[in-house]
Amino acid sequence: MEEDKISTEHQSLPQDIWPDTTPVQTSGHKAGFVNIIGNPNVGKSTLMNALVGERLSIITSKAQTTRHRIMGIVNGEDFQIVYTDTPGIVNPHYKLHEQMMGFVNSALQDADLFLLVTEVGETFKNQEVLERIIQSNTPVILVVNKIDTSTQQVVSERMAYWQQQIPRAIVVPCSATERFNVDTIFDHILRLLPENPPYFPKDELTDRSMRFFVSEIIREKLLLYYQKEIPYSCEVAVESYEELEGIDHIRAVIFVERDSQKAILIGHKGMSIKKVGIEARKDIEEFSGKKCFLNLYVKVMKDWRNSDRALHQFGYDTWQER
Ligand SMILES: Nc1nc2c(ncn2[C@@H]2O[C@H](COP(=O)(O)OP(=O)(O)OP(=O)(O)O)[C@@H](O)[C@H]2O)c(=O)[nH]1
Ligand SMILES: [Mg+2]
Repeated sequence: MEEDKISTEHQSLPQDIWPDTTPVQTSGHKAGFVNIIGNPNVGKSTLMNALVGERLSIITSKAQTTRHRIMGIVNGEDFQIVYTDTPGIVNPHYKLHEQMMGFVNSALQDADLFLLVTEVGETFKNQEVLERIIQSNTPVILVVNKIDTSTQQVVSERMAYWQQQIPRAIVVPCSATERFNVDTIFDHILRLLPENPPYFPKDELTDRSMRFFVSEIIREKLLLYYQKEIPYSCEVAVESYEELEGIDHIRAVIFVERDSQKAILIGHKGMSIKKVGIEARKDIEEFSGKKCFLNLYVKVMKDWRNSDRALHQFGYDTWQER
């Protein structure tokens, strides 16, 4: 995997909306937890990947893409930034949503710094979460994302609105996809990070296993290729992961809630599931840097989104244990 994919392509965007930056302190070792929080689909995962320089979190145009709390660690000689990406804030309809909001809750509690991500044009719907952030003493970087879709006037208005909502916040306009101001956000983080020894070994990139990333890559393809309720009814579990010389053999199961969904997932003569397999394999190979043989199966697990047992099996209640 490449070391540093973050680039700055600022030229096409106006200079006068850049915030001031004070010089980065480098004395002593800095380390801390930078927790990324916000509504669904605002670009939290896109921003984390840009800051980390790796595709750790899956990204799609559909809301509720991220279901877990995922760490991405950036190490320097005298700092360690531990980012966590979280699910977008939703009103729970299933036990799955409650677990997802549990991850958000934990991220509200253990942050050294909040990256509160908003998109230009949205209002923050969850007043309770906003209040908790306002009431805490934790520093806040408020990101107004997707400015490439808007005008400078609207962006300035949104920045002023957020500055009024959270007076202590540093408000930064950003385009995570264009990588506009990603470096500026990084500089602010480094400046605000507390002095601490590293929390993790300096060569660690994430707390998640290759199995987790494989299941996420497969889930990303389900979100991309299937519509309506189908991708939301799916969960992916890697049943076996065998590392052989030059090639990995992976067997993964896609769980759905009903027989009718199973038929849609497989498609006519298995063509739909075949496409998922082909596209997922390409991404897995790119991520691991190794060839892989991917075997996909589809099984029905009735009402898994409301089953404590199933959610435990799929690792939705493990944050506190790690
Ligand atoms: N135009 C534009 N699109 C963006 C930007 N950042 C993210 N997106 C798009 O917004 C969509 C959602 O991005 P994600 O990073 O998955 O958003 P998220 O907040 O993690 O979403 P959930 O995990 O569902 O809560 C994707 O289609 C991204 O490509 C941006 O700066 N500009
Ligand atoms: Mg996400």
